[in-house]
Amino acid sequence: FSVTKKATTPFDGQKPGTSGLRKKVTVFQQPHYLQNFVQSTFNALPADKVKGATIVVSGDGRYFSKDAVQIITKMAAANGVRRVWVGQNSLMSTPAVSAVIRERVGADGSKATGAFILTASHNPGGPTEDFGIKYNMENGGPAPESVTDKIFSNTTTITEYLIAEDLPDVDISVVGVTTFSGPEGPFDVDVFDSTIDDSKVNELHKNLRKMGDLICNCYDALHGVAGTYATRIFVEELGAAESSLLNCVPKEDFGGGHPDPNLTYAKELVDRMGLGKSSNAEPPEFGAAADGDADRNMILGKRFFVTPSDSVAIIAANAVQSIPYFSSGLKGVARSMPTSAALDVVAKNLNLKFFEVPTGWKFFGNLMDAGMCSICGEESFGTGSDHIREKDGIWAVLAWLSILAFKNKDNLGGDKLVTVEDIVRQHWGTYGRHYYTRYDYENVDAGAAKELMANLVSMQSSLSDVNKLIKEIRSDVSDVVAADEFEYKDPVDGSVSKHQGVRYLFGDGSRLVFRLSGTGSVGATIRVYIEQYEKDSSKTGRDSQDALAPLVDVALKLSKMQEYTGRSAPTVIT
Ligand code: VG1
Ligand code: CO
Repeated sequence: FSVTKKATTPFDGQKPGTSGLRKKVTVFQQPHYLQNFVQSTFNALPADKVKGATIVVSGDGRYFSKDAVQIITKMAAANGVRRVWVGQNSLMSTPAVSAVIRERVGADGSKATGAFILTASHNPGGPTEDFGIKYNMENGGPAPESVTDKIFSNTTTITEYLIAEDLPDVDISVVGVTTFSGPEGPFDVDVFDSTIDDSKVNELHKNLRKMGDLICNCYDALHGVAGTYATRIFVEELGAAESSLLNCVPKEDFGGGHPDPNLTYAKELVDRMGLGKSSNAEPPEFGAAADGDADRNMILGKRFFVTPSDSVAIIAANAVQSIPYFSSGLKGVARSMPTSAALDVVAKNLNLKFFEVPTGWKFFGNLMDAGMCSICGEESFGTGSDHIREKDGIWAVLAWLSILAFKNKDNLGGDKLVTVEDIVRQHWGTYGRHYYTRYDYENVDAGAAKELMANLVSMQSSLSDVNKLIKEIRSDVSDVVAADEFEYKDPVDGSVSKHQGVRYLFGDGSRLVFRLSGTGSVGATIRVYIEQYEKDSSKTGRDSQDALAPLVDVALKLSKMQEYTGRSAPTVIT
């Protein structure tokens, strides 16, 4: 092949958000749009991470992925990359990409130094929906802000990109290595099946064989890439019935659905688990769901929802006894700022190092690389460990199954099953409960959203005024004792991230947090996080929307939500 230099001009708005660049497919289909971003990424990396390097290119298989793989492959060849590794049919979950970077060794001894992950995660897919791209580094984790800032700045000045236009398209449905010859030597495209490559997750499920009824007996992949791994691990390895798999065939448009594992969008699973419309069938004991790129998880018991903030706390509290990978102890735990403080209480009780980081997985990687953190999580259905540098939807399910297996070790197949609900209630009994809910206002006017946030920040200058206002709204909530915009100084590299969410902290430990989403593709999404701690074990069994009603009232009136957005209700409540 030969290398062509193409002239181009910058596009506005190619700034990576919480997790890469996400836009409508039609935006990505504009001539040069994807190319500009890819070249800007190559130009942001050190030369030796491009020239002669091995780079992974894959994703959740959403619409436009197949075209994008061919374009990026041709650009990689032209930029002097030595080989690209591609998942068969462009399919590789986000956690699998992280594992592949960290652990896969090519037949010739090669190791990958980075990856283009093609996904918009939990956003819908299809010709009129979303596409996305992000870059992961040599540690297997998302590029840090220093790199994404450089990529963005490159996109604003780009004048040309390199592409091997005459490189033939590679058939990515067929496993195998194809070698081409270019001006600087050979270039390989290695297509492989990533479902058999994640050795750390394989280790985890080795311990779970022969669990009888306590297997994942209902898994909803929402037509995302998790389906391929679920089939391999839950059915072929652990012996779950094929009928336990829902929507486990990946589709380019996720079957027209919203591949977001929550109580609103994972409807089929929610119904099967007895949480939705009533059905006559007895729900199974354990169910779970994933998002499009399989890094998120939702854990359900029979007629019971596990809040993600509780899930990470419960995994941390039980990991050392239940999960062999952690048997020598935890190095530390971490959560994102809006995630509830359930994990904090576990860390305090078990005397573990604890970190609070901004939203987005990129902040956990440094802590893990420095050996300071073993388990971490976010309220947004993300849970993970230091086996890789991304959150991992299948891992979270295996972790829960390990805990269930441990709690039932003397009783497998017996009649006194310790259920998911039992485990959660016991946890609340020991550590107290953090009532928690999140209200999302999706696709509101971006200007109005900014004004709402600015108003919340400006009110922080007088807490006495804030408290006066709050008392007028509800006399039964405690006083705000501190309010700020969250700022994070990375303890490993000292980098500082500002404006990471507006916080109102109450005297009784309750919190209100307001953020603008960084993963949407149009308009703005306002997220309101509402949390209240209850230590009294006789009061931990309430319905969470009831328990939180006073704080919700305060949050919406304090922020003047309806005035600014015109919305009388959120799009999604979790
Ligand atoms: C959301 C979540 C955040 C998560 C991010 C990426 O970001 O709130 O916790 O890390 O999505 O998840 P935001 O900026 O929209 O609130 V995924 O599954 O899209 O990689
Ligand atoms: Co995701």
